[in-house]
Amino acid sequence: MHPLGTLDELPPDYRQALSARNLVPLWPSLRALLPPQRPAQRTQPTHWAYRDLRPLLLRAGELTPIEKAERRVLVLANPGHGLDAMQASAAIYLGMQLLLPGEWAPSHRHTPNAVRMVVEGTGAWTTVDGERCPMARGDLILTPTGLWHEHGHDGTDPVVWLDVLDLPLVFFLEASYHEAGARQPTHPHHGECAHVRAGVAPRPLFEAASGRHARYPLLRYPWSDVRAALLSLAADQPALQAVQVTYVHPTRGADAENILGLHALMLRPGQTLTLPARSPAMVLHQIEGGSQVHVHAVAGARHAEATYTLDEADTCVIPGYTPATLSNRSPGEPAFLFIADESPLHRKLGLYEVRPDPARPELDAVARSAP
Ligand code: GTQ
Repeated sequence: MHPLGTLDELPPDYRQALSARNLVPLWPSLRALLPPQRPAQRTQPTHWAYRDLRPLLLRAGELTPIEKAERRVLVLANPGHGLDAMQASAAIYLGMQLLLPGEWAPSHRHTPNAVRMVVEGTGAWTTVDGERCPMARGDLILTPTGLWHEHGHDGTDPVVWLDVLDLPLVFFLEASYHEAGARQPTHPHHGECAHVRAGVAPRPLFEAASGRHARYPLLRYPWSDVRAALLSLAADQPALQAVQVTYVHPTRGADAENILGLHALMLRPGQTLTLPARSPAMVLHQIEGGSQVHVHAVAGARHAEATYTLDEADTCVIPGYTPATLSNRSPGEPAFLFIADESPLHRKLGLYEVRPDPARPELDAVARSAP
Protein backbone atom coordinates (compact mmCIF):
# COMPACT_ATOMS: atom_id res chain seq x y z
CA MET A 1 0.00 0.00 0.00
CA HIS A 2 1.40 3.39 -0.98
CA PRO A 3 1.92 5.59 2.12
CA LEU A 4 -0.51 8.50 2.15
CA GLY A 5 0.43 12.14 2.58
CA THR A 6 0.48 13.61 6.10
CA LEU A 7 -0.72 16.91 7.49
CA ASP A 8 2.88 18.01 8.09
CA GLU A 9 3.62 17.84 4.38
CA LEU A 10 1.09 20.56 3.66
CA PRO A 11 2.19 24.22 3.85
CA PRO A 12 0.97 26.02 7.00
CA ASP A 13 -0.79 28.76 5.00
CA TYR A 14 -2.76 26.13 3.08
CA ARG A 15 -3.80 24.33 6.27
CA GLN A 16 -4.86 27.63 7.82
CA ALA A 17 -6.86 28.56 4.73
CA LEU A 18 -8.67 25.23 4.91
CA SER A 19 -9.41 25.51 8.65
CA ALA A 20 -10.69 29.05 8.26
CA ARG A 21 -13.27 27.73 5.79
CA ASN A 22 -14.19 24.62 7.84
CA LEU A 23 -12.46 22.31 5.40
CA VAL A 24 -10.26 19.28 6.18
CA PRO A 25 -8.08 17.17 3.86
CA LEU A 26 -9.13 13.52 3.95
CA TRP A 27 -5.94 11.70 3.01
CA PRO A 28 -3.97 12.25 6.25
CA SER A 29 -6.84 10.59 8.17
CA LEU A 30 -8.12 8.11 5.60
CA ARG A 31 -6.41 5.04 7.07
CA ALA A 32 -7.55 5.87 10.61
CA LEU A 33 -11.16 6.23 9.43
CA LEU A 34 -11.05 3.06 7.33
CA PRO A 35 -8.36 0.80 8.75
CA PRO A 36 -7.40 -2.34 6.85
CA GLN A 37 -9.30 -5.61 7.49
CA ARG A 38 -10.85 -4.78 10.86
CA PRO A 39 -12.10 -1.71 12.72
CA ALA A 40 -10.02 0.20 15.27
CA GLN A 41 -11.93 -0.73 18.41
CA ARG A 42 -11.89 1.07 21.72
CA THR A 43 -13.87 -1.68 23.47
CA GLN A 44 -11.54 -3.79 25.62
CA PRO A 45 -12.43 -7.19 27.03
CA THR A 46 -13.46 -6.30 30.60
CA HIS A 47 -14.71 -8.27 33.60
CA TRP A 48 -16.64 -6.94 36.60
CA ALA A 49 -16.73 -9.35 39.54
CA TYR A 50 -19.91 -9.01 41.60
CA ARG A 51 -17.92 -9.87 44.73
CA ASP A 52 -15.91 -6.63 44.27
CA LEU A 53 -18.76 -4.48 43.06
CA ARG A 54 -21.42 -5.41 45.64
CA PRO A 55 -19.84 -3.85 48.76
CA LEU A 56 -19.19 -0.61 46.85
CA LEU A 57 -22.79 -0.51 45.67
CA LEU A 58 -24.10 -1.13 49.21
CA ARG A 59 -21.84 1.67 50.42
CA ALA A 60 -23.47 3.98 47.87
CA GLY A 61 -26.71 3.11 49.68
CA GLU A 62 -25.22 4.57 52.89
CA LEU A 63 -23.55 7.55 51.24
CA THR A 64 -26.27 8.77 48.89
CA PRO A 65 -29.99 8.80 49.68
CA ILE A 66 -32.25 7.86 46.78
CA GLU A 67 -33.61 11.43 46.60
CA LYS A 68 -30.11 12.64 45.74
CA ALA A 69 -29.47 9.92 43.17
CA GLU A 70 -32.86 9.26 41.54
CA ARG A 71 -31.19 6.14 40.10
CA ARG A 72 -28.53 4.77 42.48
CA VAL A 73 -26.26 3.15 39.95
CA LEU A 74 -22.60 2.22 39.60
CA VAL A 75 -21.79 2.23 35.91
CA LEU A 76 -19.75 -0.66 34.50
CA ALA A 77 -17.42 1.45 32.39
CA ASN A 78 -15.06 0.00 29.78
CA PRO A 79 -11.57 1.48 30.32
CA GLY A 80 -10.94 1.33 26.56
CA HIS A 81 -13.52 4.08 26.06
CA GLY A 82 -12.27 6.05 29.10
CA LEU A 83 -14.25 5.66 32.31
CA ASP A 84 -15.94 9.05 31.85
CA ALA A 85 -17.62 7.84 28.66
CA MET A 86 -19.62 5.36 30.79
CA GLN A 87 -19.81 2.82 27.97
CA ALA A 88 -19.42 -0.96 28.06
CA SER A 89 -19.09 -1.04 24.25
CA ALA A 90 -19.84 1.30 21.35
CA ALA A 91 -23.61 0.91 21.81
CA ILE A 92 -24.06 -0.71 25.24
CA TYR A 93 -24.33 0.94 28.65
CA LEU A 94 -24.31 -1.24 31.79
CA GLY A 95 -25.15 -0.16 35.32
CA MET A 96 -25.73 -1.97 38.62
CA GLN A 97 -28.64 -0.33 40.41
CA LEU A 98 -29.40 -0.58 44.13
CA LEU A 99 -32.80 -0.02 45.68
CA LEU A 100 -33.22 -0.29 49.46
CA PRO A 101 -36.44 -1.32 51.25
CA GLY A 102 -39.05 1.45 51.17
CA GLU A 103 -37.24 3.47 48.50
CA TRP A 104 -38.79 4.73 45.30
CA ALA A 105 -37.03 5.73 42.07
CA PRO A 106 -39.50 8.19 40.52
CA SER A 107 -41.31 7.78 37.23
CA HIS A 108 -39.66 8.93 34.05
CA ARG A 109 -39.33 7.99 30.42
CA HIS A 110 -36.53 8.45 27.96
CA THR A 111 -35.50 7.89 24.39
CA PRO A 112 -32.91 5.13 25.02
CA ASN A 113 -34.25 1.58 25.39
CA ALA A 114 -33.48 -0.18 28.68
CA VAL A 115 -33.80 -3.63 30.19
CA ARG A 116 -33.25 -4.82 33.76
CA MET A 117 -31.75 -8.20 34.64
CA VAL A 118 -32.48 -8.82 38.32
CA VAL A 119 -29.36 -9.82 40.26
CA GLU A 120 -30.43 -10.23 43.89
CA GLY A 121 -33.23 -9.58 46.37
CA THR A 122 -36.99 -9.82 46.34
CA GLY A 123 -39.85 -7.45 46.97
CA ALA A 124 -38.95 -4.79 44.41
CA TRP A 125 -41.02 -3.97 41.35
CA THR A 126 -40.74 -1.84 38.25
CA THR A 127 -43.92 -0.29 36.89
CA VAL A 128 -43.71 0.00 33.10
CA ASP A 129 -46.51 1.77 31.27
CA GLY A 130 -48.86 1.01 34.17
CA GLU A 131 -47.92 -2.67 34.47
CA ARG A 132 -46.41 -3.56 37.82
CA CYS A 133 -43.60 -6.06 37.19
CA PRO A 134 -42.27 -7.95 40.21
CA MET A 135 -38.49 -8.42 40.24
CA ALA A 136 -36.80 -11.73 41.12
CA ARG A 137 -33.36 -13.15 40.35
CA GLY A 138 -32.89 -13.68 36.60
CA ASP A 139 -36.12 -11.96 35.54
CA LEU A 140 -35.77 -9.67 32.53
CA ILE A 141 -37.92 -6.53 32.46
CA LEU A 142 -38.13 -4.31 29.39
CA THR A 143 -38.46 -0.55 29.55
CA PRO A 144 -38.44 0.26 25.83
CA THR A 145 -38.04 3.73 24.39
CA GLY A 146 -40.74 6.17 25.45
CA LEU A 147 -42.44 3.98 28.09
CA TRP A 148 -42.92 5.41 31.59
CA HIS A 149 -41.10 3.48 34.30
CA GLU A 150 -40.46 3.73 38.03
CA HIS A 151 -38.99 1.37 40.63
CA GLY A 152 -40.23 0.64 44.16
CA HIS A 153 -39.35 -1.79 46.94
CA ASP A 154 -41.70 -3.30 49.55
CA GLY A 155 -39.30 -6.05 50.73
CA THR A 156 -36.81 -6.20 53.58
CA ASP A 157 -33.40 -6.65 51.90
CA PRO A 158 -31.49 -4.68 49.28
CA VAL A 159 -32.42 -5.35 45.67
CA VAL A 160 -29.85 -5.09 42.90
CA TRP A 161 -30.31 -5.31 39.16
CA LEU A 162 -28.23 -4.86 36.02
CA ASP A 163 -29.41 -2.07 33.72
CA VAL A 164 -28.62 -2.55 30.02
CA LEU A 165 -29.30 0.46 27.78
CA ASP A 166 -28.45 1.53 24.24
CA LEU A 167 -27.64 4.93 25.74
CA PRO A 168 -24.16 5.39 24.13
CA LEU A 169 -25.65 5.01 20.66
CA VAL A 170 -28.70 7.19 21.31
CA PHE A 171 -26.48 9.82 22.93
CA PHE A 172 -24.08 9.74 19.94
CA LEU A 173 -27.10 10.32 17.68
CA GLU A 174 -27.92 13.44 19.77
CA ALA A 175 -31.29 11.89 20.53
CA SER A 176 -30.94 11.15 24.28
CA TYR A 177 -33.32 12.95 26.66
CA HIS A 178 -35.75 12.17 29.46
CA GLU A 179 -39.06 13.44 30.76
CA ALA A 180 -40.04 13.28 34.45
CA GLY A 181 -43.52 12.16 35.45
CA ALA A 182 -45.88 11.52 38.36
CA ARG A 183 -46.44 8.15 40.04
CA GLN A 184 -48.17 5.94 37.48
CA PRO A 185 -51.63 4.52 37.99
CA THR A 186 -51.36 0.76 37.62
CA HIS A 187 -53.64 -1.72 35.87
CA PRO A 188 -54.00 -5.35 37.01
CA HIS A 189 -52.81 -7.08 33.82
CA HIS A 190 -49.50 -8.84 33.19
CA GLY A 191 -48.16 -9.51 29.71
CA GLU A 192 -46.51 -12.76 30.79
CA CYS A 193 -49.92 -14.12 31.86
CA ALA A 194 -51.43 -13.31 28.46
CA HIS A 195 -48.41 -14.84 26.66
CA VAL A 196 -47.86 -17.96 28.67
CA ARG A 197 -46.87 -20.27 25.77
CA ALA A 198 -44.90 -19.62 22.62
CA GLY A 199 -47.10 -20.42 19.63
CA VAL A 200 -50.35 -18.92 20.91
CA ALA A 201 -51.07 -15.25 21.50
CA PRO A 202 -54.20 -13.30 22.38
CA ARG A 203 -55.89 -12.26 19.12
CA PRO A 204 -59.69 -12.01 19.39
CA LEU A 205 -61.53 -12.43 16.09
CA PHE A 206 -64.12 -9.80 16.92
CA GLU A 207 -62.44 -7.20 19.10
CA ALA A 208 -59.94 -4.56 18.00
CA ALA A 209 -56.60 -4.95 19.78
CA SER A 210 -56.35 -2.40 22.56
CA GLY A 211 -53.88 0.20 21.39
CA ARG A 212 -52.16 0.65 24.69
CA HIS A 213 -50.14 -2.57 24.74
CA ALA A 214 -50.07 -3.27 21.05
CA ARG A 215 -46.45 -2.17 20.70
CA TYR A 216 -44.92 -3.99 23.68
CA PRO A 217 -47.37 -6.65 24.90
CA LEU A 218 -44.73 -8.50 26.95
CA LEU A 219 -42.63 -6.55 29.44
CA ARG A 220 -41.48 -9.19 31.94
CA TYR A 221 -39.76 -12.47 31.07
CA PRO A 222 -39.65 -14.54 34.29
CA TRP A 223 -36.40 -16.47 34.73
CA SER A 224 -38.26 -19.65 35.72
CA ASP A 225 -39.86 -19.74 32.23
CA VAL A 226 -36.64 -18.97 30.34
CA ARG A 227 -34.69 -21.53 32.37
CA ALA A 228 -37.34 -24.18 31.69
CA ALA A 229 -37.21 -23.36 27.96
CA LEU A 230 -33.43 -23.87 27.88
CA LEU A 231 -33.60 -27.17 29.79
CA SER A 232 -36.36 -28.41 27.48
CA LEU A 233 -34.38 -27.44 24.37
CA ALA A 234 -31.23 -29.13 25.71
CA ALA A 235 -33.12 -32.35 26.50
CA ASP A 236 -34.88 -32.38 23.14
CA GLN A 237 -31.74 -31.73 21.07
CA PRO A 238 -28.79 -33.49 22.70
CA ALA A 239 -26.50 -32.73 19.72
CA LEU A 240 -27.27 -28.99 19.70
CA GLN A 241 -24.08 -27.07 20.57
CA ALA A 242 -25.46 -23.62 21.34
CA VAL A 243 -28.42 -24.14 23.69
CA GLN A 244 -29.65 -20.61 23.34
CA VAL A 245 -32.90 -18.67 23.23
CA THR A 246 -33.53 -15.08 22.21
CA TYR A 247 -35.95 -12.81 24.03
CA VAL A 248 -38.46 -11.92 21.34
CA HIS A 249 -41.54 -9.81 20.84
CA PRO A 250 -44.31 -12.38 21.48
CA THR A 251 -46.40 -11.66 18.40
CA ARG A 252 -43.88 -10.38 15.88
CA GLY A 253 -41.13 -12.87 16.70
CA ALA A 254 -38.56 -10.12 16.17
CA ASP A 255 -36.01 -9.09 18.81
CA ALA A 256 -37.71 -7.87 21.99
CA GLU A 257 -36.17 -4.40 21.60
CA ASN A 258 -35.05 -2.46 18.55
CA ILE A 259 -31.36 -1.91 19.08
CA LEU A 260 -29.83 -4.42 21.51
CA GLY A 261 -30.30 -8.19 21.33
CA LEU A 262 -31.20 -10.17 24.46
CA HIS A 263 -30.47 -13.87 24.81
CA ALA A 264 -30.04 -16.64 27.36
CA LEU A 265 -27.48 -19.42 26.91
CA MET A 266 -27.18 -22.72 28.73
CA LEU A 267 -23.83 -24.50 28.88
CA ARG A 268 -24.34 -28.20 29.50
CA PRO A 269 -22.38 -29.72 32.40
CA GLY A 270 -18.69 -29.59 31.43
CA GLN A 271 -19.45 -28.08 28.01
CA THR A 272 -17.01 -25.88 26.10
CA LEU A 273 -18.48 -23.74 23.34
CA THR A 274 -16.53 -21.49 20.97
CA LEU A 275 -18.42 -18.51 19.61
CA PRO A 276 -17.20 -17.28 16.23
CA ALA A 277 -16.02 -13.72 15.61
CA ARG A 278 -19.11 -11.63 14.93
CA SER A 279 -19.26 -7.89 14.29
CA PRO A 280 -21.41 -6.98 17.36
CA ALA A 281 -19.89 -6.64 20.83
CA MET A 282 -21.54 -8.77 23.50
CA VAL A 283 -22.07 -8.70 27.24
CA LEU A 284 -22.24 -11.89 29.31
CA HIS A 285 -23.84 -12.02 32.75
CA GLN A 286 -23.73 -15.21 34.80
CA ILE A 287 -27.24 -16.00 36.07
CA GLU A 288 -26.50 -19.42 37.56
CA GLY A 289 -23.40 -21.58 37.90
CA GLY A 290 -19.87 -20.66 36.94
CA SER A 291 -18.03 -20.41 33.66
CA GLN A 292 -14.71 -19.53 32.16
CA VAL A 293 -14.58 -17.05 29.30
CA HIS A 294 -11.58 -16.91 27.00
CA VAL A 295 -11.46 -13.93 24.63
CA HIS A 296 -9.16 -14.97 21.78
CA ALA A 297 -6.15 -13.07 20.50
CA VAL A 298 -6.89 -11.65 17.02
CA ALA A 299 -4.29 -10.42 14.53
CA GLY A 300 -4.52 -6.66 14.12
CA ALA A 301 -6.78 -6.12 17.15
CA ARG A 302 -5.94 -3.40 19.66
CA HIS A 303 -6.90 -5.62 22.57
CA ALA A 304 -4.98 -8.58 23.95
CA GLU A 305 -6.47 -11.97 24.72
CA ALA A 306 -8.10 -12.37 28.12
CA THR A 307 -9.43 -15.15 30.34
CA TYR A 308 -12.06 -14.58 33.02
CA THR A 309 -13.56 -16.78 35.69
CA LEU A 310 -17.22 -15.85 35.88
CA ASP A 311 -18.98 -16.53 39.18
CA GLU A 312 -22.66 -15.98 39.76
CA ALA A 313 -23.69 -12.35 39.06
CA ASP A 314 -20.38 -11.51 37.33
CA THR A 315 -20.49 -9.58 34.07
CA CYS A 316 -18.00 -9.26 31.21
CA VAL A 317 -17.85 -7.71 27.75
CA ILE A 318 -16.36 -9.23 24.59
CA PRO A 319 -15.49 -6.81 21.76
CA GLY A 320 -16.94 -7.35 18.30
CA TYR A 321 -15.02 -9.22 15.56
CA THR A 322 -13.47 -11.43 18.27
CA PRO A 323 -14.04 -15.14 18.92
CA ALA A 324 -14.53 -16.35 22.48
CA THR A 325 -14.61 -19.73 24.15
CA LEU A 326 -17.03 -20.33 27.02
CA SER A 327 -16.70 -23.28 29.39
CA ASN A 328 -18.98 -24.51 32.11
CA ARG A 329 -16.72 -25.03 35.15
CA SER A 330 -19.07 -27.59 36.67
CA PRO A 331 -19.01 -31.21 35.46
CA GLY A 332 -22.41 -31.88 37.03
CA GLU A 333 -24.62 -28.77 36.73
CA PRO A 334 -25.67 -26.61 33.79
CA ALA A 335 -24.47 -22.98 33.70
CA PHE A 336 -26.80 -20.17 32.59
CA LEU A 337 -25.75 -16.88 31.05
CA PHE A 338 -27.68 -13.79 30.03
CA ILE A 339 -26.32 -12.20 26.85
CA ALA A 340 -26.92 -8.68 25.57
CA ASP A 341 -25.41 -7.78 22.22
CA GLU A 342 -25.49 -5.27 19.39
CA SER A 343 -26.79 -7.75 16.79
CA PRO A 344 -30.22 -6.18 15.98
CA LEU A 345 -28.46 -2.87 15.43
CA HIS A 346 -25.81 -4.39 13.17
CA ARG A 347 -28.43 -6.36 11.23
CA LYS A 348 -30.65 -3.33 10.70
CA LEU A 349 -27.70 -1.26 9.51
CA GLY A 350 -26.47 -4.02 7.19
CA LEU A 351 -23.17 -4.26 9.11
CA TYR A 352 -23.69 -7.70 10.63
CA GLU A 353 -20.86 -10.14 9.89
CA VAL A 354 -19.74 -13.53 11.09
CA ARG A 355 -16.12 -14.18 10.25
CA PRO A 356 -15.32 -17.74 9.26
CA ASP A 357 -12.21 -19.15 10.88
CA PRO A 358 -10.29 -21.22 8.30
CA ALA A 359 -8.55 -23.11 11.12
CA ARG A 360 -11.88 -24.15 12.63
CA PRO A 361 -14.40 -25.15 9.97
CA GLU A 362 -16.44 -26.88 12.68
CA LEU A 363 -17.42 -23.41 13.94
CA ASP A 364 -19.37 -22.60 10.81
CA ALA A 365 -22.38 -24.53 12.12
CA VAL A 366 -22.28 -22.53 15.35
CA ALA A 367 -21.86 -19.34 13.32
CA ARG A 368 -25.04 -20.07 11.42
CA SER A 369 -27.00 -20.83 14.60
CA ALA A 370 -25.63 -17.86 16.59
CA PRO A 371 -28.04 -14.99 17.25
O1 GTQ B 1 -33.61 2.92 35.98
O2 GTQ B 1 -34.47 4.35 34.62
O3 GTQ B 1 -28.80 2.74 34.88
O4 GTQ B 1 -32.88 6.04 33.46
C1 GTQ B 1 -29.54 4.66 33.73
C2 GTQ B 1 -30.59 5.49 33.36
C3 GTQ B 1 -31.08 3.30 34.96
C4 GTQ B 1 -33.50 3.78 35.10
C5 GTQ B 1 -29.82 3.58 34.51
C6 GTQ B 1 -31.87 5.21 33.80
C7 GTQ B 1 -32.13 4.11 34.61
